Order: sequence, then C-alpha cells, then structure tokens
Amino acid sequence: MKLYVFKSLPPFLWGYTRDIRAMWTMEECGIPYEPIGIDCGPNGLQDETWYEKINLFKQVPTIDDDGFILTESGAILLYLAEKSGKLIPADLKGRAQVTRWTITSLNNIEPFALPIFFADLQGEESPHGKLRSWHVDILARFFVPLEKMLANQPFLTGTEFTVADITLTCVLREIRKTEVLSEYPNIVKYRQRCEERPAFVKVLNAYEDRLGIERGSAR
Ligand SMILES: N[C@@H](CCC(=O)N[C@@H](CS)C(=O)NCC(=O)O)C(=O)O
Repeated sequence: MKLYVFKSLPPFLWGYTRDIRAMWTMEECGIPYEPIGIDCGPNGLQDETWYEKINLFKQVPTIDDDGFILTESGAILLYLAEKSGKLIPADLKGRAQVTRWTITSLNNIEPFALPIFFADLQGEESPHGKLRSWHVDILARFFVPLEKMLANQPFLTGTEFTVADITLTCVLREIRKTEVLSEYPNIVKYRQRCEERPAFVKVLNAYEDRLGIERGSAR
C-alpha cells in the first residue's frame, strides 16, 4: 500500500502532522506500506498541483491501496482497521463505538485542541492567542468526563486499544503545553500509555529519520 507522507517540514510542525496517525495504524495492523514523501514548503502543499489528482484538498495523509485512493485521516484509520481486522472489534456495535470515539476525537476535541496549538505558536496577542482560554474551557467539557472514564478503563472503548485511541492520542499531542492537561492526570497517563507502544516509537523514529532530524525532536 502506498502512503503519502511528509519528507520535509518546517520545524514547528515536527511531530504534529497527520501522516503519523496513518503510519502508526499501518504498523499496529501489520500492513506493509511504501511511504511516498512530499516536501512541505511555506505554502503547505498548495503549490503541489500534481497532488490534487490524488488528494482533492492537497493534504497529507492519503493512501493508495492498489489503485483505491482514500483521503481524510479518520477515514483512513477506520479503513485500515476494517481491512486488517485489527484495532477494531468484529461485531457491529463494537465497531460503531470505535467509529463514535474516532469522530468524537476529530469532531469534539480536535476543533478546540488545534487552535491551542496555533495560539501557543503565534503568541498571546495573535487572534488564536486571544481565544486560547476560551478553547481550554471548552475542552474541559470533554476532558472532565473523559478523565473520570479513564480512571476505570485503559482505553476509550474499554480494555482494548483501537484506532480511536490512535486518533485521540494524536489529537492530544496537538496540545503542546502540558499545563492544559495537568488537571487531568488520567488523560496524561492514557496518552503516555498509548505513546509507549512499540509501534508508535518505531513510527516516530522512522518519521524523524525521513525528515532528517535528530531523534527525539518530534516527540
Ligand atoms: N482533515 C484532514 C486534514 C489533513 C491536514 O490538514 N493535513 C495537513 C498536515 S497535518 C496538510 O496536509 N497540510 C498542508 C496543506 O494543507 O497545504 C485529515 O484529517 O486528513
């Protein structure tokens, strides 16, 4: 399977790009893949006109499974899990819960986590900076119940690690400043538990090597 990933990136994006979640899923599911590296310039991928034929919005990641092209990281992760029969249960209701938590991560949490990423990057006086505390407060609405839930179970859907956990962990990584998460020790431990998995460590090492950056700089 081909996977379109970044092979160069501005430093502020090291470790935060969505190709990581796709590679992590491939690794966990035992799906061999051929990374197709794309350079990310100052305009993102908007100048890469050739790529529009593959990804309508010229974004990473994209997979090409023997001619079947799929974009959108959430859709890709669920497809890889369904294809391999790993990181997702076999029964319909169990699969629906994995879809639910994947969508919650992308639709409830990421829309507020990502502006915090930009606020911390651009500073207090930037438009994102001015809204930062508002975004932190909104996240509390999701993090308080999640914190309670994770006191009693290791992963989102219970005892099994699924693609929903890959999605949420990668979304949590967007919150660079640990102070936002410090009120939520169970969420912090959850993130660490997921990031300690050998597949994640392997993927992040390969990511750093592909970008030609020092080991540890994308952690
Ligand atoms: N909703 C998309 C977002 C993909 C996305 O924003 N990718 C970023 C990298 S993390 C990208 O390709 N940026 C370059 C650009 O937009 O030009 C997904 O989850 O796959």
